[in-house]
Amino acid sequence: MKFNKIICLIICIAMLICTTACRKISGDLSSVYSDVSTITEVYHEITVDESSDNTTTNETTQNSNTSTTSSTPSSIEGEPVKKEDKFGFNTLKSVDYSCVKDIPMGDAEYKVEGVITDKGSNISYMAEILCDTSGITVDDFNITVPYEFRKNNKSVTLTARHRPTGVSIDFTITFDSWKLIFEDEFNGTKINTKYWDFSPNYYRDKGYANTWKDEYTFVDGNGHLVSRAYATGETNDEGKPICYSGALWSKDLFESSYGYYEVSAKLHHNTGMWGAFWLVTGDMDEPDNCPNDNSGVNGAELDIFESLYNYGGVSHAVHWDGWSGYTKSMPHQGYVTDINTYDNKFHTFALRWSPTEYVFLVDGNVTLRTDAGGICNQPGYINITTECGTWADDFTLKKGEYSDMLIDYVRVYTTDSDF
Ligand SMILES: [Ca+2]
Ligand SMILES: [Ca+2]
Repeated sequence: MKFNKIICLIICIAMLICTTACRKISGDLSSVYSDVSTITEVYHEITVDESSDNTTTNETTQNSNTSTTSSTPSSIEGEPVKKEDKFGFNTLKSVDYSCVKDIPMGDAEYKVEGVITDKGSNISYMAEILCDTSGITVDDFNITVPYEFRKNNKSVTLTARHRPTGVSIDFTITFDSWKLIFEDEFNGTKINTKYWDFSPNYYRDKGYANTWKDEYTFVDGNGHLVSRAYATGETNDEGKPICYSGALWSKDLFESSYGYYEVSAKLHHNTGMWGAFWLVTGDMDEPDNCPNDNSGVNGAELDIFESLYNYGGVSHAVHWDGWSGYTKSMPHQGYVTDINTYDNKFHTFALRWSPTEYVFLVDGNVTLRTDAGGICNQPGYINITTECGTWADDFTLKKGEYSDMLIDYVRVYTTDSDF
């Protein structure tokens, strides 16, 4: 009896101690952590500690804490994830991304270049990009935001997550807000003289005896501008075919700088000539004043496209330091595409001219990006021309024959973020 009483007393004391201890654990944690997920992480961490080499010590510490004091283990104060693993970081600091393309009325594409840890390392190769926003496509590090989404939203927030640890960070992509500042659909029957003027009737010898003449640029009454090459069937004293072609510019009527320049065109289907949509900016057309400083920042020729039927593609090019009658060197960078744009259909050709680069696009695909010469910071005017020359191979038109390039529209957009 005596023995049973003693046992009973011990059990009662043990239950009392246990109840007090449990109340203290519960009270301590709820005062420090108000949300359930954090408490879960704390318990998870205690489990991790117990499985370490100092199992006995940890258990003793826990019992000591719970039964004698209200202080918590130092590891459960501060960041939710405290146990540094072999990667040596606890949080992600930032996500670096760049804009691959940004078409004002089309899709925009971005590429994540780096997921940066709090230690400054780029761990993108072990990270994944997540987005649960409907309409946004994430393919590895490539993010596509369709126009339909951009039309109604200014930004989208995504998550970068380090796969091995699950550590993650949110980042936000803010979209450029585009404004249409110039548009000509070439409706009606006349060229809009508010926007355009005929280029001077230059004689342009690029291997053939070509002269620009007003009458070879006109509006066709079906919503197109026509830029024509015409063969007289004659040759000059040097045996070069004499031909005429059209040229239009917006000089002093519409001039602009950074933005997005787009044309829709059906190209010439003949060798010996090229149609072109191009810009002349800054001092590029001032031979006497244009400094030969090996810089395109003060002026450039930006050839958004020159059609080369003989090559099967179009040429994009940047020239700088003025023409100056071709008497001095004119540095340039160019590229000829390998996209078939000679299927007798309209194709779009565009230039995204930002403060940091020129991005050329054909049918919405990026074909060249460059900062050759330095990015021009001066406004310029648009040119729509046809030229005849040996660059485009043999001139094959016979007397009275002609070849037309059709332009469906020209549109120019700007975004405030450029200025
Ligand atoms: Ca220059
Ligand atoms: Ca049109």
